[in-house]
Amino acid sequence: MVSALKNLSDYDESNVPSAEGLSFGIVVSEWNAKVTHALYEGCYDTLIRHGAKEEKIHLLQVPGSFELTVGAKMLADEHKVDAVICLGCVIKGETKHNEYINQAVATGLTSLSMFYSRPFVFGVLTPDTEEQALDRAGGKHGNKGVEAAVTAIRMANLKKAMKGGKPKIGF
Ligand code: DLZ
Repeated sequence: MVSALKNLSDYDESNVPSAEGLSFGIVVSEWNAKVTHALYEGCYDTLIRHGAKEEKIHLLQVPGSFELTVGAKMLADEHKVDAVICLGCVIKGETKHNEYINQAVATGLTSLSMFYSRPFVFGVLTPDTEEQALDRAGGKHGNKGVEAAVTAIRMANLKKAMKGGKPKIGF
């Protein structure tokens, strides 16, 4: 398995376009807060490191991952951000609740992306255990919050480039 071999959050910073001038929304689920707060740290730091300004990053906390979709819409409506990043962690339990929540969020964020023609990034961990989650929230498999931020920056730049009529291959 690839993730057993490498930290997937390692990336070439020089290949990421600038986040300067862009605005972002970050929606964070409070369920499994130890994990989601670590995802948030990784996400926020990455946006700042690539040039985003503190005042252009809007944070919203929601009770659970199921609420990420509506939280994302609220941010998009209120702040007209260039990209929204949704961070959550749904741990598999004895019942199928995880499947319903994950499916609803994935479908909801896809719908929002289509409706707004803007990126709504799926930064939701779907592990079997808390240990697997922590491995991906600053542990041995990196931090998926970092990856979600990079995706948001890339997609927001893609949209900007298309508006300017200058799409290009590569980053
Ligand atoms: C109810 C619930 C359960 C059992 N597990 C999780 C979880 O692992 N991660 C998560 O983000 N949220 C969980 N929730 C809460 C739901 O996402 C949602 O907040 C409630 O069902 C209320 O709509």
